[in-house]
Amino acid sequence: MIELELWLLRMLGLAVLVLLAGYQQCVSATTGSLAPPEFLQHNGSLYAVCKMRPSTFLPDGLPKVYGHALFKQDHPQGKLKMLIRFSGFPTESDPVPRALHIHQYGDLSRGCDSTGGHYNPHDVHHPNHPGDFGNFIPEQGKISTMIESDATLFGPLSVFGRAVVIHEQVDDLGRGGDAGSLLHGNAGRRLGCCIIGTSSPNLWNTQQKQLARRLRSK
Ligand SMILES: [Cu+2]
Ligand SMILES: [Zn+2]
Repeated sequence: MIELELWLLRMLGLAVLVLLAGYQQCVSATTGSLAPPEFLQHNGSLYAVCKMRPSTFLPDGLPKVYGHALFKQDHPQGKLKMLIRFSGFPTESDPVPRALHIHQYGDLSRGCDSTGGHYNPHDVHHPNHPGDFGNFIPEQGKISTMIESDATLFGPLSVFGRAVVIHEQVDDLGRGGDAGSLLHGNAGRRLGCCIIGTSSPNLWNTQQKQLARRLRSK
């Protein structure tokens, strides 16, 4: 009799474990499998930072770009917001628009040249890559703006660990009429780059306030 009770108890315990495992799988199917643990720590948002530095071996006479790109995304299906603050461009009267992209590899072993081509998870032409941010015109040597992007921090297509690259020239946005145009927009040399890494909300929160203040005072 006691043996039967013990057996029943054991079976009950097993059933509870199976149920719990099923529940956990359910939860991770909706959020966990798409998100690193920070998702729960930061109210369901993910944050990222990329600290821009001039490419090593950058030829003399080319601008040395410093600054950062910050990222925030509120949920896996939400738009990625990106706060850009770069400096070091020449303060010319007719500034050159500069192309900005996400490149495939977070490999800076040969400066920005080892970051590969454009991050292209869907095998499509430029400028339809998720990290094709277009052109930015510096004002007084600086780019300071907030944009939205189709890139994501969540799931298998996450851009964590990939590179942001700022270019010497304008992106022709696929209208150049040659093979390079559909590959990379003929944006020229890579002035600076950085690797997208995980971040706390702190930088985003302070920088967003500063940007709002700058825009108000314009
Ligand atoms: Cu690029
Ligand atoms: Zn592209």
